This record gives sequence, C-alpha cells and structure tokens, in this order.
Amino acid sequence: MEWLDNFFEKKTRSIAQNSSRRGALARIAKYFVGTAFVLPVLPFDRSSANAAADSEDFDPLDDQRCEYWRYCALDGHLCTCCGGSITTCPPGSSASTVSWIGTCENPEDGKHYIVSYYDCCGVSSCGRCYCNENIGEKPAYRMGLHNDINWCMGNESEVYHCTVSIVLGTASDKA
Ligand code: ABN
Repeated sequence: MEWLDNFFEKKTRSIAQNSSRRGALARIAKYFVGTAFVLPVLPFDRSSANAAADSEDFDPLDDQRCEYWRYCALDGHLCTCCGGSITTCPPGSSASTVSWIGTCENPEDGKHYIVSYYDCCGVSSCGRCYCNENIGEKPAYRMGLHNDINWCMGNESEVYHCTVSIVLGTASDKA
C-alpha cells in the first residue's frame, strides 16, 4: 500500500504548494458574505402564517380555539384538545380543588358570564392548544382572578395537565 501513501502525499503537497492560506480564507469569507446577502431576499412562503393571523374565518364557538368566548381569562392548555371536554378533565386527571374566575362576554346573547377555571391535575402537561387570554386577569394580589399559576398546588398531585371552564352564571346574577 506504499504506492497509495505516496500518491496522497504527492497530492497533498501539490495542493499545499498551489494554494495559500489567505486565498482559502478569502474564498470561505466570500461564501459566508454571499449567503448573508442572498438568504434574506429569497422568497419565503408566509401565506399560511398570514392567513391564520388575518383571518376572521373561524367558528367563534369552536371550543378547541383560544378565541372561544369562555376562555377569555384562561392561561393553560385546553382540556378539549387533551381528551376532556370544556367542563370535564381528561381520564386519569382530576380537577384542582381551587380555581380562578373570569368574566367573559358570550357573543350569542351579548351577556357577561362568570366563568370558573379549574386546572386538571395528576397527569403530565397535555402540551396541546395552549392559550393565554387575560381579560380581567389580575396579578397574584387578587388570587381569585390570577391565572398564571399552577392551581394544582392544593391537590395530592401538583402536576398540571390542562384547564376546563365552567360557567357559574351571568355577571349580574345576585348571590
Ligand atoms: N393555571 C394554569 C397554569 C398552570 C401551570 C402554570 C401556569 C399556569
């Protein structure tokens, strides 16, 4: 195999003799500068993102979307996307013993309703349909209106899975 060693040695030497380090660096630099200028002007298909952002073309009563009216103060994953329903936790999880509330307008009758949000606990995070809606939401000094904490904290298992929304009544109802 000595002929192979000699062959490669000769080739390597000839490349080293015929090319300078500065020349190689210049070629590499040209490549990077070229891509930096060309890539930003390449056409990207942004149509789907724009369509989602601009479109009013969704069902406002779709309970698997953050825009659904009951979710106006919901920060969490929708249980409707996780094997549960608007009001029931998915199998294996259980509702938090404490909850927070929001006041949301129902587009069907224009009335405002008190909605109680419960976190479902005991199963690892569902990870689907994350919403962060904050109408009337308040920081932790008003705990009952605060959505940005794990309400499973009072449960045997503090593991958060998803959130359900239960309508308690119209905002004008007397207690
Ligand atoms: N109340 C929903 C939630 C759970 C865990 C962390 C933040 C918010």
